[in-house]
Amino acid sequence: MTIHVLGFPTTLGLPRHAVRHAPEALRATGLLDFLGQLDSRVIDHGDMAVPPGLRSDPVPVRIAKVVEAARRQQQHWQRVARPGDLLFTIGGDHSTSLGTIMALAALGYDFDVVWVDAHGDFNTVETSPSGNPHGMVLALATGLLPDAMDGVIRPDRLRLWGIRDLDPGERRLLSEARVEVVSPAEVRARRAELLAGLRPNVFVSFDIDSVDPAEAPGTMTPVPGGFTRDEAVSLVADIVRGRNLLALDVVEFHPDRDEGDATGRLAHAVIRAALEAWRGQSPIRSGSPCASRS
Ligand code: DIR
Ligand code: MN
Ligand code: MN
Ligand code: MN
Repeated sequence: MTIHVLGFPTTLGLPRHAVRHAPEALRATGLLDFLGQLDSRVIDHGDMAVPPGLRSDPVPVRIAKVVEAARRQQQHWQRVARPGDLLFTIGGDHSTSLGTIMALAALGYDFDVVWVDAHGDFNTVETSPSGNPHGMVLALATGLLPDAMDGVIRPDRLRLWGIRDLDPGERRLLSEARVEVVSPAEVRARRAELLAGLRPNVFVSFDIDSVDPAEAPGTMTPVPGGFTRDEAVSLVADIVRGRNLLALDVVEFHPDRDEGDATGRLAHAVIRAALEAWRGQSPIRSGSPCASRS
């Protein structure tokens, strides 16, 4: 069981240069030292080469570039991933997570995506107020933008937790697709039930803006009313404990907007919680999501 670490400093989903420095900033919190203390093999794949996002590109071109980068990440994961491995990506804006969804689907896993976020990221070209593809990732993954790509995951596999800022059109699309959309208050109230509803295989995609801006200022689209830092850490640990964590992403960290290193340390704590809960689990197998545990 190997932990694969990949930096994916993409700004194709939200063109803002500072995010290109997010992987190096998070590595500088001592991530690799911590990973080295776990009882697992760690392979650091470095950072993927990704072209910068350009606001001047027409929206369909911006989306096509996101999909192209995601395919390269998918191919990378398919080359290196063995059953039982953990694919850990440091983003990047949230378009970071598309390639991993594509890879896990192509590898034959049946898995839930736990999308911990203030936002739904379920916009299409028509419903997006911004044209930023980072707000379209799950619409892409479920096939709602057929000109860009075929769907690779069913909407009932999506678990959107922490959500408190939806655009009107994406709200309608999410409800039509019957996606699980849960606010921080509902996560607090229904936590055990929500956790019990998860499939054994999970991909946790953690958007920094899921946490309240008071404790996670280092992001570009802050929304009040988020999880506390402690809630986020314990929630991620509870998601992973007793399940097969196939992949973990931490995205939307804007180091230049951090206050001191509060957000960097928060991200480090979330990653640590996930990986400490992950270690020691029995290997997972493609096509057997209920594999017995020793
Ligand atoms: C907004 C912002 N819903 C959009 N999305 C963000 O532009 O589509 N996602 N910030 O994380
Ligand atoms: Mn720079
Ligand atoms: Mn997001
Ligand atoms: Mn967000």
